[in-house]
Amino acid sequence: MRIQRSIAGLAVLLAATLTATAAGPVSAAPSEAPAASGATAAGPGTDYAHDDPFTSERTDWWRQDRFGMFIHFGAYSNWEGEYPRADGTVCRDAEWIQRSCKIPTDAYEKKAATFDPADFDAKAVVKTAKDAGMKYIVITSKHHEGYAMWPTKVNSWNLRDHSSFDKNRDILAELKKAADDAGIKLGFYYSIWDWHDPDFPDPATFPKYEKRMYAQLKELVDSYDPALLWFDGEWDTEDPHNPWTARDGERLEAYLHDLDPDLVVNNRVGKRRVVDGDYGTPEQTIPDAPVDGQLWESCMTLNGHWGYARYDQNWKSPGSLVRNLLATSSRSGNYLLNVGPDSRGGIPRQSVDRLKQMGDWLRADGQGEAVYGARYGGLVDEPAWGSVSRKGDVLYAAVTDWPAAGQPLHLKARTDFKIAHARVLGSDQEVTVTRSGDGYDLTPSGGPTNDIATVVRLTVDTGPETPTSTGHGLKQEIFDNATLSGDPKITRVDPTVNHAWKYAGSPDPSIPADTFSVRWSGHLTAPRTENYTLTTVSDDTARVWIDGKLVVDASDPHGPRVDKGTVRLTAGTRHAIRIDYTENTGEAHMKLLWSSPDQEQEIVPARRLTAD
Ligand code: FHN
Repeated sequence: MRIQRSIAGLAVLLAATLTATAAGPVSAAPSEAPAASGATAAGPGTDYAHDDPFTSERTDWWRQDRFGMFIHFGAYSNWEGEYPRADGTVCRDAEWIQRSCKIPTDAYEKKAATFDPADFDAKAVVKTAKDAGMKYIVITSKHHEGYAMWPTKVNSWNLRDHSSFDKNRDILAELKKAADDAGIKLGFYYSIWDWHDPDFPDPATFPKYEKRMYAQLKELVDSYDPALLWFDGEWDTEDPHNPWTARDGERLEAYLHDLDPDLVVNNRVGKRRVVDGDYGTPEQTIPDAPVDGQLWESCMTLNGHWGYARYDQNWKSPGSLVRNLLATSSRSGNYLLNVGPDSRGGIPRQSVDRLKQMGDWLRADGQGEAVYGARYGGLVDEPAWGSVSRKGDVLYAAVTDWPAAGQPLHLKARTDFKIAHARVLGSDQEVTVTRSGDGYDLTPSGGPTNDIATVVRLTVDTGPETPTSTGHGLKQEIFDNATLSGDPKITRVDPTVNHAWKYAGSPDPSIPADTFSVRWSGHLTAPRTENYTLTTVSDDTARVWIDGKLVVDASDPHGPRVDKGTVRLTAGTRHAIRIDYTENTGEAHMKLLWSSPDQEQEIVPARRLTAD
């Protein structure tokens, strides 16, 4: 629930109300796209990094839930994937049908006027999600076609004003209530790219579109209190031209967090980069390892289309879907799996059945423990016979290729740890654990419990952790030049190296947004003796030394980029750390994260850093 509305947000609301009253319903948008984050306009001293998405309370529900339902539903659904051309041929596509089939605007609008999703049943949709074991839902509020699926006041191109649907219904409100009643988080997909708004393509008129977009997003946040906004349509493209820039994304993201500081936002709010939003959005693919520098969520279709396409019967099997889910959670990712309701608003039976079988697997024998709140296995390499996720002192080895009788499952260890106990979820068979070469052999005494994935639960002991030290951060020296030269203008303690100054911001109001540099120094203590990966997310340059040894060298000027290096840290030792950072012009970013086989990726916390 939103905590507060900033002064900037209230100012926008007032401007929008006055505009709507005076000029009628055409555009209740603010006179200017609101200033960025905070009650005052963005500028020197602004830092957009409010927390660490890897550990913050704000993103905790998202990192625990792991599995969500994507819903692609819009005026395009009314075509059900097929456009009968005048010459008798049929052009096929789903949510892109208008553009793919070059449907004239008047014909498209005429068809939308017949759209009547009377069978849309929010409770049934939420039940389908729950039966699948899904914990959050993201529904398209507006796709590239520009058609709003809620009664927006910004224009009349929407389900309330331009359809044959019951004008007393609001499907987003119905879904919000059903989701709330079921304990499911609700988020909205919103396409920046808009094929319908005449002001979109021309950079000269784009600000008019942008104001309407801001007003619609404010409607969504104010009316439905979404937990998440899933932006799309941010890429450079033509037909129509898309003028969206990273700077536009900077301002929009700040505005949204002014509206609701708790919102979770994906990286397509900007330009789909590691520095945009809270998480990355690989599509129709699953990264083969945890993603450096950013949370991530893989979105995927159940067949070959996002929107409903009556002809597409290329459905994925329940087994492959469960294995995809296990692969994502074992690499600290989320899985957003899509359904496309038909023209009446019903979810295809083939989708419902597959999702139910996924939920049946998750509920059986507590197998969902390998997914919900689980993360990268870390302690071991991912095996060829399945995936390994971790939650606390438990590893969940999900076996998709069960060994022949008497043959072992081998796990290659990445660090020192012990396996205290092993058991097969859903079976009382013995599992013998033996040290073997570079790791452990697990030898089951029986067969698999199912034909999708059998989970072996391993209780592990990673040994003592040095007590959480009482650090408060590193010494920070800020220079009003880009060469770390002369005396620092400002010297202070910086709790963490977690900064997104972007285009408009800088480390202090007295420091201009360009041409500055920062040096951090002090000591770092590690919880365990391991090989740690230090990861920087930086723009323009960054270098990191540990005990005088250069570990990360990102000294070549660059745009937002991830760099990393590995260093052996000894538990209890105060390791000297120094970071040199420079900003010339443009965007400015500097984050320092760490990870190890035992430590999941996070911004290096203040308690592990001292300024002396
Ligand atoms: O063009 C869209 C597409 O229709 C669909 O919405 C996917 C889902 O993430 N996103 C875009 C393609 O990347």
